[in-house]
Amino acid sequence: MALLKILKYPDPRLRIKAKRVTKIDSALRRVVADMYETMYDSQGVGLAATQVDVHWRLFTMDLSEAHDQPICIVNPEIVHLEGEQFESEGCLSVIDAWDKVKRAAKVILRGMDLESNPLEMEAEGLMAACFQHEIDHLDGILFVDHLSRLKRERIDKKIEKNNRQA
Ligand code: GNR
Ligand code: NI
Repeated sequence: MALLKILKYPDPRLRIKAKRVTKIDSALRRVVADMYETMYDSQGVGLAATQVDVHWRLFTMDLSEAHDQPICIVNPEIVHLEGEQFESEGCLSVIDAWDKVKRAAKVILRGMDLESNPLEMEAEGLMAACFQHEIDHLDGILFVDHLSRLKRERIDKKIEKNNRQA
C-alpha cells in the first residue's frame, strides 16, 4: 500500500469530470486500498478518486471514530434528495477552509461495491452531506463553488498568500 498525493485547490485537475468505471480490476482495487490509507492518514472522512488524480467515478468514506466502517462506492448516483441542511464542511483539497454549505438533508444513493454488486444506501446528516460532497468531486465541483463570491474570494486570497510564502 502507499500514500497518494492529494491534489490541492486550485489545481486544474480537480476540475476533471471522472468517467464511469466499466471494469473493476486489480489495479483499481489497489487504488482503492491506497485511497483508504491516504484518507485515514490525512484524517478525512471521505476521499474521491479525483482528489488523488484518478479520474474514475468512485470514492471511499468512513465516518466511524474507530475507522472500522470503510465504504467504497463505485459509480455513485443520487436517486433521491430530500429536505435541506446547512452545515460546516471542509475538504482535504482545500487547505484551512471550513464553511457552511447548503445540501439536501437526506439522500438515497445507488452504486456498486468493489465486487460489482449493486447497492443502495439511505443517508441523513453528515453522511448525506459527504455523499453529495464526494459526488461533486467526481464532477469537478468543490465545496467552495457553493459559497458566496465574497467568501470564495477570501479563501482564494488566503491560499494565494500561503502559496506565495511556501
Ligand atoms: O474530511 C472531510 N470532512 C467533511 C466534513 C463535512 C462535509 C464533507 C466532508 S468530506 C472531507 C474529506 C474530503 O475532502 N472529501 O472529499
Ligand atoms: Ni473534499
